[in-house]
Amino acid sequence: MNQEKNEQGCVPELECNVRKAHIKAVNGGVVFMPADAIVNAANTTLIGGGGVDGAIHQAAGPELLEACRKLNGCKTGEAKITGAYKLTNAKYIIHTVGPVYSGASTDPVLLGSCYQNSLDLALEHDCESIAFPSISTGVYGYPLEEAAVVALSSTLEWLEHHPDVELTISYCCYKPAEREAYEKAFKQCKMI
Ligand code: AR6
Repeated sequence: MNQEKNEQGCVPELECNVRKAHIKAVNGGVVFMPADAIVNAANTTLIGGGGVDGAIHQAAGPELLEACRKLNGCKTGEAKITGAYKLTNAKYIIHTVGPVYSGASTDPVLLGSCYQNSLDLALEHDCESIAFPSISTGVYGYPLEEAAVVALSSTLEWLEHHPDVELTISYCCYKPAEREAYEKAFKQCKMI
């Protein structure tokens, strides 16, 4: 990873406070990230798949699949919530379905809805922290840098409508390229 180091020789933290929320990009996968809610990049069936979805189901165990089967799927851009079962780092798993990237003008709208609907569910369930993966940027092919800007700008828009919410929002960078994309997006959104 080619990251600029500061005078102390450390890679600077990507974090900022927005209203009463704390927003940060963290290195590491979302599955074992300590947070009240972790977000799963699922598909419309909600019965598991590859990528982070497969890793979350593997870690949370068969009870998660049982719970997901009862949810009758999830539309693209929407989100549903379950318990975290065998995962002890989180209380809830929020399952959201990102768009398969097509270049259409609906892509950022649907991706932004994933973040905002997940934040709504976290709020409804009194979560103090939520951790997101970079939704749609793996199997679904959404370009990383564009997706990071959508993630941050949709979160900032949500916070404008929820100015009193005290929430720590983490964007998990599973791959070095994700961290680089968030660094650019933090700058583009004037967060650092
Ligand atoms: N642990 C943590 N993060 C991961 C892992 C992992 N094992 N694998 C990938 N990521 P993706 P999508 C990160 O492909 O593009 C599934 O089959 C990855 O680096 O999991 O939304 C679903 O069932 C990226 O940041 O999801 C759907 O069919 C993020 O997870 C489809 O893939 C999302 O990558 C959804 O595709």
